[in-house]
Amino acid sequence: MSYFPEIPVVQFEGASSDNPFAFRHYNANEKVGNKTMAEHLRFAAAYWHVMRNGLSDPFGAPTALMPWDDHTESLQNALNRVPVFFEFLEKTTIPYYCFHDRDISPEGATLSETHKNLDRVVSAFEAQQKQTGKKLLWGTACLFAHPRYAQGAGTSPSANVYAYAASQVKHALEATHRLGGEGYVFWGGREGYATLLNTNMKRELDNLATLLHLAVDHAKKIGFTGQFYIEPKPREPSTHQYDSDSAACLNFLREYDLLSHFKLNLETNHATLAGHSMEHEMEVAIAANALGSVDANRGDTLLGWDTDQFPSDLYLTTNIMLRILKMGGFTTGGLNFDAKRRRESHEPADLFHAHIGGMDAFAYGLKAAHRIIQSGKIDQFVAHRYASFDSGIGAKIATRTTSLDELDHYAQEIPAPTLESGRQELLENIFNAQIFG
Ligand code: XUL
Ligand code: CO
Repeated sequence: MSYFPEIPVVQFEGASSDNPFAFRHYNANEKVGNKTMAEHLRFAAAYWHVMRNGLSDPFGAPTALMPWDDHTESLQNALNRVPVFFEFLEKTTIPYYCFHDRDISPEGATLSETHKNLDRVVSAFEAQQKQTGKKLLWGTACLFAHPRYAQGAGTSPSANVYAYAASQVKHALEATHRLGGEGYVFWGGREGYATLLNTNMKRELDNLATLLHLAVDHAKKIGFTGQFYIEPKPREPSTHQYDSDSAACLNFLREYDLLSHFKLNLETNHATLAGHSMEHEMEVAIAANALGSVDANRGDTLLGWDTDQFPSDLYLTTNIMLRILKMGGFTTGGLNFDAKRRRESHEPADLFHAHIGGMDAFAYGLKAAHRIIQSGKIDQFVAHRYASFDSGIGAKIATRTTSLDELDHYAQEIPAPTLESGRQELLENIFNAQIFG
């Protein structure tokens, strides 16, 4: 039984191919440097977008055609979706996937029935993983969609709601562990506030940190050794989310003694909503040795919300891969397509066009980033730009072995410094030359 009978298993055909169901740049086993493209890129598909996103927007109903789905919240419907998803993974050749507990299984009449539903669907995933060799990159709990979490989950003003959230985290973590997940994500969709008038911020942050500590303790108890991540986002749905950007997350993790247990899962459109570039967010995380994984998508400069578009911009993919290569590559993380088709691209075939495009754009970005590093020109320029800190008075500054008195004396003895060009335009030309290939 095939759910996508018209779609072949997507193969690499090279840049001159005009087959819309072929890769032009992503060649899984081709080596770039010392690793294959598949090893560098570690692509994952997001269950919530591929299987559950009807493509509605704030002004209109869902449009996505899902002939395999009866649109009920039944356990049977949840089970029916599983083989569809794995056929999708096989045909796109995407090796990993990510899910929220509530994407894959419905709520029951009671909390324990809800957990039973999850267990049942996880068994179906387990069987499909065995059959196909596909793997779980990370799992997470949906602590933002149900009305009970309207005022937060780990930051709810109600201890009972908090306990519900904790129960969900426990079971989502156990499901992730059962499926051999390499990571577990916390995205604080409602972990923020709508108004400070009703909010005790310190109390909410303390409670949120406790939830993360409890998850770390539980992971130890059950033997889950995957990586924990926080995914920053500044707003939407909350007016303000506590995990607003890389710097805010790192500060929170340090303050609550969690930095040794967590890394960041950075999403491009969240970075831009925070008023940063993805490159900036990555550099902040890498400097703290805390870049873990990437939710690969992009926003739209004309729209101020989280459009979750597929990453087709080669400058963006090159910039992302440049940082991934420089940090020595992913370990537990990967490139998860947290991206959805436009509402107008509602046919199942569009799911394939979207992922093929994203995979090719990242393969191209990987090759361009590798060329940029190989040419060494930008790295040499940057090294030279800071070379005055490698010796003499600069080295004393770098090692913090000087004083204001010494610098004062030194500065008065030297000729006045002159301005050296930052050569931004030259560097942009060098970057472009490698993108052109
Ligand atoms: C929401 C978002 C989430 C997280 C997982 O903007 O990115 O889907 O990736 O909860
Ligand atoms: Co995301």
